[in-house]
Amino acid sequence: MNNKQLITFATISALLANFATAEDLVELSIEFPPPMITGTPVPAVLPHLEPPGTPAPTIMAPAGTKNLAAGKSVTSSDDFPIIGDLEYVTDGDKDAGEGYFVELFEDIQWVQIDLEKEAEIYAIAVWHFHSQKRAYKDVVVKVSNDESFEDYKIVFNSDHDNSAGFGKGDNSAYIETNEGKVIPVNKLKARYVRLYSNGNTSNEMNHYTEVEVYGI
Ligand SMILES: [Ca+2]
Repeated sequence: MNNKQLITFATISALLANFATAEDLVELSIEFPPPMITGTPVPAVLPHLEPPGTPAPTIMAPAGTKNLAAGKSVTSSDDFPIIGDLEYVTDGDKDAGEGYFVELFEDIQWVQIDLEKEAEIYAIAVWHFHSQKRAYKDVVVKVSNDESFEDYKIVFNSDHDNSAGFGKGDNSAYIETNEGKVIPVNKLKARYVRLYSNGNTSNEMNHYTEVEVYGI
């Protein structure tokens, strides 16, 4: 081959490699618990709520991508939950109602999941509390390879006025449903995931029913 042929060959090889990578991606299947709304409705008022019924995004990920958070250890800014246990965050139960959620103290609080090793992350799904149509405030989700999160990347931020101090977020707040919130993550590599919230439209407390971290 001459130089021109070599360059063409290299270009075609690169294109084929890209094509093969795209072909290998499959739609990620995330299982939603059954919907269950109970109790007296409370108006959920925030200035930047997304329209109810906004569909979850389609996530394309390599075959073999799975929930790496399942059963992993959870730490928190609130070591002594008011209701429930931090283990609930990764125990695989994501039904609505009593016995499935952990309640953390008021103001801004976080939970953190240790995936035990660095993973390539494609999506994070979170269910705070979905037996009432409410919205959690200042939902910020970060990933890092640093347990103390001195450096990190933000993958979701619905804090529209920087009250949490991580900068103004571009994401809308949202009403909790059985579909939780599916957050696309663009192949970021990280071992730790930390999720913040700052009370909700019904009360000042913070809740988690389940967090899933899909990666490979
Ligand atoms: Ca759970």
